[in-house]
Amino acid sequence: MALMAELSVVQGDITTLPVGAIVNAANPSLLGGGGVDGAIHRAGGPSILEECRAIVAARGPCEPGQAVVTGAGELPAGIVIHTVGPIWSEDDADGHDVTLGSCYRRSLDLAAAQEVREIAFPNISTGVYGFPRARAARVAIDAVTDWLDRRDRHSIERIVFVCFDDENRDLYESLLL
Ligand code: AR6
Repeated sequence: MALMAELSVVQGDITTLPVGAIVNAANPSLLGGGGVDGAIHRAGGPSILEECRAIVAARGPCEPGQAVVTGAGELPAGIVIHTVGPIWSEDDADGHDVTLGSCYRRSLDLAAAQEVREIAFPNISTGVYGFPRARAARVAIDAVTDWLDRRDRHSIERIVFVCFDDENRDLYESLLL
């Protein structure tokens, strides 16, 4: 039987959360940027960037839909999972859905591999990358629900969707409550 986990919505800054893993909406270079990526590197300190550089040197850039793990530096979280969302465009919208869903699935794979119990996701691709918010919220919830359904044994007890803006908070609350 599939083990369910609690899905919850929190509005605020993901860098403040003392959870087992927070997810970063990164870009393929893993060298930081704006938005949540900038906030995580600023609050976490230089060790996260050093680990990211080492990962890219060893394996190359992180492709959209993939994810990698680093420590959390000075953040209260246990680890940071860096994933790269798709850049939205109308052409190949279905393909972008698959890539975005993969960000959530791969992140959960990595979190479960580290026995993480609580994982917090930002609204990946809905900032600079321009993914329509309502569409992204449905993809995110479908992906994590499907991941939980398919895994018989895993460590995940709580999945937190961290919404920075009111629109995303309202969307997730309407879809989850
Ligand atoms: N905590 C939680 N969510 C946040 C925070 C925060 N501190 N700051 C912003 N958000 P974005 P993307 C929300 O642009 O669209 C970077 O430059 C934000 O309101 O951070 O995946 C990377 O390096 C939005 O809802 O990520 C890439 O180049 C969500 O996080 C590119 O942006 C995602 O917005 C990735 O673009």
